[in-house]
Formats: sequence, structure tokens, C-alpha cells
Amino acid sequence: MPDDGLRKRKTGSKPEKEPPQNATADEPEFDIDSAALLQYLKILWIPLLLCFGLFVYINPSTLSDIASFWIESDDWQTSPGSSTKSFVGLGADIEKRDAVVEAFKHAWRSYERDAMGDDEYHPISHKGSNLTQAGGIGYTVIDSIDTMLIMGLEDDYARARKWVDTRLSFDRDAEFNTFETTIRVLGGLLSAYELTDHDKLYLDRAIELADRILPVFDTPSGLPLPNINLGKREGVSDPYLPLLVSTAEVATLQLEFRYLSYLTDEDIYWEKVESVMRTIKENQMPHGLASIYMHVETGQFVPSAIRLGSRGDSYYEYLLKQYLQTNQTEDVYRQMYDHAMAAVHENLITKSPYTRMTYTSELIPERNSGGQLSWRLTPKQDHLACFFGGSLMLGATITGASTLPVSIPPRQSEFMDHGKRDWKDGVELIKTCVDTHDTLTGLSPEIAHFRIPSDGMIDVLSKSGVPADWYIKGASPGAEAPYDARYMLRPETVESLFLAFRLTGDIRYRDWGWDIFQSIEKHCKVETGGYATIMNVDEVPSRKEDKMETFLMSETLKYLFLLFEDASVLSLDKYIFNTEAHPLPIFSPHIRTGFS
Ligand code: DMJ
Repeated sequence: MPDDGLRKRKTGSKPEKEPPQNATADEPEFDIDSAALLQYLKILWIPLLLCFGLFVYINPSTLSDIASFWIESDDWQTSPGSSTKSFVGLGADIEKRDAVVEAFKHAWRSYERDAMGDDEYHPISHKGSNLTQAGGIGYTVIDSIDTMLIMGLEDDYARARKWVDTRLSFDRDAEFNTFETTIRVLGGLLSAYELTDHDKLYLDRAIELADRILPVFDTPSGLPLPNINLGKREGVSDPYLPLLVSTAEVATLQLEFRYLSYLTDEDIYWEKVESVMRTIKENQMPHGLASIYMHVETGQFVPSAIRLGSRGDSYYEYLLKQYLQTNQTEDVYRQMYDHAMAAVHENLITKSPYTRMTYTSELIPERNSGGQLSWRLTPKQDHLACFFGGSLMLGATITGASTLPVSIPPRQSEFMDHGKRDWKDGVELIKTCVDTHDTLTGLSPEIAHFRIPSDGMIDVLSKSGVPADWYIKGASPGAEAPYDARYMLRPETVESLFLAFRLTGDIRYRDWGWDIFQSIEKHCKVETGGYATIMNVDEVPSRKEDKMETFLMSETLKYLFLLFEDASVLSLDKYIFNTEAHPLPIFSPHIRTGFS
């Protein structure tokens, strides 16, 4: 190898050092002042070093921060989601925030005009309806109250309060879903109590409702029955699946009943829901995941689908939030959450084939002829699973933004053991959920299927010219739209955008949220009042269904409002949001500290 002792410069690379064009060979390199300065520095470096050493001794995280800045800043933080480059601060975007308030007014005031007090609203026929023949339980009114309070809509709020005071009745001889009644009505009452500086009306009604619900827990396992006859105070099984209960439904009552226990100092609410968590822990499946059904007598998991979507979703959400709710004093929930997250990462988080999008698959149980159980990975993601990106980011930092202030965006030293993994995947999952809005309406379908090599589908090119990574199953131009193609005003993507923005201050989350809001305005708004589910996200003009889900006012518009509101409003270090977006305060329990 020819070697003249000098490293050869790569062809075309920049010259290492060129003399300045006007320099002459005999000019001195330093003038006299520079030389004196060098002398001083030689004398000063020892005290400077000592000072730096003392500073690091007092602030030990400095070194790791510097190291992580150099080593990883352009990897984990910048590319997957957050960086100081797009940091816009956490102040309000008043114009956009106020546009969301107008949307809420459009929804609420038409409901009030056409259906005040009814459980549900049908904006096209301008009618209301109740969940049962026995009369309403304030489903829509109570689900919407805290949003009015947060938005400062005093007159609307005053009328809603009056309705609760004078017209609300839970004495209904009919069956109501335990989970839905808890998250919407009990959660709404508790949140209203908190945000009104403890208006006793709401606490009294919350106690009454919770007492009527309590009989559902009288089962051999302590797992609650799915339905409650509020008038008779009797738990009722699902007539089609009498021995089964859904995992998300039994494990998504805890924030509400625990907070009520804290407020009333009555142990019974706490004990009933905690015993559910104990049963779940004792019966954990070997891989740490939770199938969507449990046996109400034995308390065991029953082979059934495993997913972050329907009937699975808020089980994972409440594991983290129970830990955050009590100021991180109950380690058992952190352990259960960490265990579950490891299993989710190992088994459910998947990459799409073309653009390597991150999504969550489902596992479907199958038995062979010998009765042996195996699990089939299915590339299907419900819109419901889109809560998970923001939730992963929330759980990724050492504090969950509660006991200690966390930097925004967080520093390396502020992550949990697996925090970087969760943060990164959380950001990626949000990007995927945003990508599922790449439809003719700009809204995402109820269910997206992702491409796998064996799906037998012909490649359809996406806008960027590569084959599309996801599709709506059963959808084809001109044909009747499948159920999967609808958008029913769901909040999960904007919920994640809200959390991600609060944790990063990154403008991109606001931009995406604004796009979604504008699509809702354009395609779901009913001009005569209210908003409606649309039947097919890939059809314009949109065809509407005569239904406005209550979570539009409790969740979707609340999260959009908070996305553009100043971050000091309902800050994440003081509140957790129940799964229906009702904020409940973080508190330190005096006596009860969970189970181990
Ligand atoms: C809400 O009722 C709750 O968020 C629940 O956990 C599941 N999703 C709906 C809204 O999509």
C-alpha cells in the first residue's frame, strides 16, 4: 500500500485548513494581547476547574445531562417527536381555543334546545332519547358540565346545574351499564364537585349514585357485574355472556370510587374497586397481558382477544392513572403497569411494512384440534387504541409530572427505566394515529387494518407514492361503507395530542389537533345544531348518522380546548383525567396505601 506517512484526504472533501487569502507567510500567528490572554488562562484553569467540580458536586445530574445532550439529542428526542426546535411554549393559542368554545356552544345549545335532560341526542331529527324506558339519568348533562366550567360558560352552566338540582333522578327501575354510568355520570359529578370548589349538590348525588351501584360487586370473585338496576339496586349479568365480564369495564371504575372514598372517608368504595385490582393481579396471565374477558365467578382471565382497543384499552390507562392519582404512593400499580408495558412492547407493538409505522396489533386466541391454545397476531387497530400514545408518554417520565416538576420536554435523567422506550413508541403511535386521518374527510376510521405480506391485497399507492400501509377493511369505491369506516366523534387521538403537547410544548401536536378540529367542523357539523357521526371517512360530502355521542362534549372538545389553552389550566401535576376526560385531583391518601 503506498504510504508516504500522511493520511490521504478523501477526494472532493473540504481542505483541512486553507490560509486566509490575504495572509502572508511571515505574518505572526498571534498578536501580543492574545499571548497575554493565553498566559492568564494558563494560571486560571485550575480555579475554574475547581469551581466546575464544586458545581457538579452540588448538581450531580449536570454531567449526565451534558452527556445525553451530546450523545442522544438528535436521536431520541428530535427525530421521534420533540425538540427545542419546535418548542412554542405552553401559553394559550387564544384564537384556536375560542373556536373550540364556539363548537361546544353549537353542540350544547342545540342539545339544550331539542333534548334537555335526555340521555342522548339526535341532531338531525332534533330529538333526544333515553338509555332505557324508565327515564334518563343525566347522561349528557352531567357528562358536559365540567367542560362548561372549564370553558367559563357561566350561563349554560347555571342552567345545567339547575337541571341536576331539580330534575335528575337515579331512581330508575332499569338496567344501566356499570362502567359507562361510572365513567360518565359518577366521574362527571365528582369532577363538577372539584371544579365548583366543592358544591355539595354534586357530592350528594355522587354518593347516591355510587351507593346504588355498589351491589354489582357482590359476586364470588368481587369482579363487578356489567349492569346495574339503579332503582332496585341489583347487579345484572350480561344475558348473552352471563359468566363473563369485560376487563376494561371492571378495571375502569377505580379512579372514581377511590376519589369518592377519599372525599367521604368511607372505606367501602375504595375496598370494592381495590379488590378488583387484587383479583386481576393474582390471576395475571403468564405473559403479563390481559385478555378482554374475565370469569366473574373464578376471577380468572378467559382466552379471548388481547388488545389496546375495545374492552382492553382503559385497563392499561387506569393502571398508570391509579399510580398517579395517589401521588405515586402505591408502587403496586407502577409494577403492574411496568409489567404490562413490557408485555405490550414485546407482543403487540408492530411496525408496518412500507413506511415502518408503529401500531398496536391484536392477539386472537385459537385452539387446534387437540385443544392446544395459540395466539394469532392480527394487524388491526381500533381508533380507541389511539389513547395509548399519549398515555405511554405520560408514564415515561420519573414523575408522570406529578410530584416533581419535569422539564418540558423531559431530560434524559427524568425518564423511568424504560421511559425512553415508552416515550419513543408513544410519539410514533401518535404519528400513526394522525396518519389514519389521511382520508377524504381528514378524519380517522373506527378501525384501521395494517398491511402484512400475507393479506393478499393489491398495492394501492399512498400520496407519497409508496404502497399504503393501512386500509379500511371491506371498503371499496361505490360499495356500502363498512362499520369500520365511520368516525363517531371519538376523542382518543386528540387526547394523545393534548398530553403530548403538555409534555413537550411541541407545536406539531397543536397543528395536528387543529387539522382534526377543522375536519370535524367541515364534515360532522350539522348546520341546524350539533355534530353527527359520519358513516364513511372516505366520502365527501359526508353522510351523517343521527347521533351525537356524549363524549363529543365531555372529551373531544374538552381535549381540543385544553390543547390550545394555557398549560396552567388543569395542569398535569395536579390532575388526572378519568377515561371520559373528567379531571380529578391528585391526592395523598392518609390511611390507604394500596395493596402489595
Ligand atoms: C369513552 O367513553 C371513554 O374514553 C372510554 O374509555 C372508551 N372510549 C369512549 C370514547 O371513545
